[in-house]
Amino acid sequence: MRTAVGIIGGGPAGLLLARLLHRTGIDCVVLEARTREDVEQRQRAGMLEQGTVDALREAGAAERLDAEGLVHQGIELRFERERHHIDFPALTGGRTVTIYAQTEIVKDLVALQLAEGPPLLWEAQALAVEKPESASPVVRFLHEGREQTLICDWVIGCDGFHGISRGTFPAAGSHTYERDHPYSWLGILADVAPSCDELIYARGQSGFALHSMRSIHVSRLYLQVPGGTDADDWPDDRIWDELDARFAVDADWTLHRGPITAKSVTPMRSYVHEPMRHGRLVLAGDAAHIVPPTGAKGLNLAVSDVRVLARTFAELHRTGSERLLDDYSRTCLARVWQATRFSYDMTRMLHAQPDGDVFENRLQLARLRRIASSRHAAAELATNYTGLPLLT
Ligand code: RFL
Ligand code: PHB
Repeated sequence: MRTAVGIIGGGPAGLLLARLLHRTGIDCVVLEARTREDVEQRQRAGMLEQGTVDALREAGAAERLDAEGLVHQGIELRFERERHHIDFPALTGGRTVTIYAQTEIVKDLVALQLAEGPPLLWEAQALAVEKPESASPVVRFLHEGREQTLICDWVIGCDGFHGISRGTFPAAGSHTYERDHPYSWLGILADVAPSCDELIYARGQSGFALHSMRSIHVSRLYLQVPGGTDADDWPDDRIWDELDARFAVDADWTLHRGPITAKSVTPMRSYVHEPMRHGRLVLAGDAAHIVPPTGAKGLNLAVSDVRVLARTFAELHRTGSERLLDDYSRTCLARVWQATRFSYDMTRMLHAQPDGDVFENRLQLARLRRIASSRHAAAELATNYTGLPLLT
């Protein structure tokens, strides 16, 4: 098989890139290791920056997002039994965010791709990228029980954090920067209307909790738990009791309980691989970088990488110039490091330190008080949360 752009991975990054390239008239093929059901059901992100919504509109993939997405004007910070509203439009000159689940974005992109192309192969597991330095790199992959090859002009690794693309980069010249946090998030989905109109980020006495949502009928909640926690050690009542304790405020407020339909544990990690291009192999999204979810940046970064890449290939296609491609890594990494910083700072500000460091606790409260009392500090949070511009 031959194509101009071989895309490894049919997550949000790979699917959106395929859609944008297809609309520019650039030939591509997507190889996805899992089944359609797996990819469409994986519970993950929910908060979209304005730039992400714009990119999905540009791709002609926002019909359901525009009808069903919940536009949010801010978030609430909770600490020491107090509530503080961060008003995004007032602090950022009118910007908002949208709640729309990653599962739904993936379903929308898959449906469009199956209807209009380009080719999308399920259960096609890339095994290796060969000759990335040459003019015709090759992806070897397993599909329908046999090994096959995809000969490409360019290969894009959109295969997430556990994919194979990043490992193809030569060690000499590659650098990774990482930080693990000693706690994880236990995430649940519950069939109950959200108990809030906007997301609540709570620093409780015994740890962090987040109240998010998937729709007006489904709540998504997270609890800080120790690293290595097994979700089976958390029966439903224990989860609700702990959420109740961490969201507790002096004002009149009730957390509504309902049947829990999914539970999972996510480790908290920051990771950046530099550079994001080696010859004709280019990385996008989680394949190159991950952030702890406290800043809600992972999916948004994947989308901004893909926007840059689609623009880059459009110029290459139109003019033959590789100028933008030469800048790809630098352009994306500038934004990636800003999101890495923001996610790290939010994580450190809101999570209980397992070693009970009282100095750190005082600093956390001082940071939160500063945001609650200074328009300038609140604007800095709001500007980062709603999404920094692409620094081109
Ligand atoms: P994905 O989604 O991991 O997709 C990669 C795809 O590649 C496939 N693959 C392969 N295919 C072929 N051959 C191989 N060898 C392959 N190896 C892997 C995989 O099957 C998969 O389909 O990466 P992508 O596209 O870069 O998208 C990134 C996002 O999924 C991720 O950053 C976000 O989910 C992070 N995230 C959040 N981001 C936000 O912007 N806002 C949020 O509110 C938010 N909340 C979250 C999150 C992530 C979470 N978890 C579970 C990590 C909340 C959580 C709990
Ligand atoms: C989510 O809805 O899954 C979500 C929202 C905000 C975050 C992380 C996750 O910071």
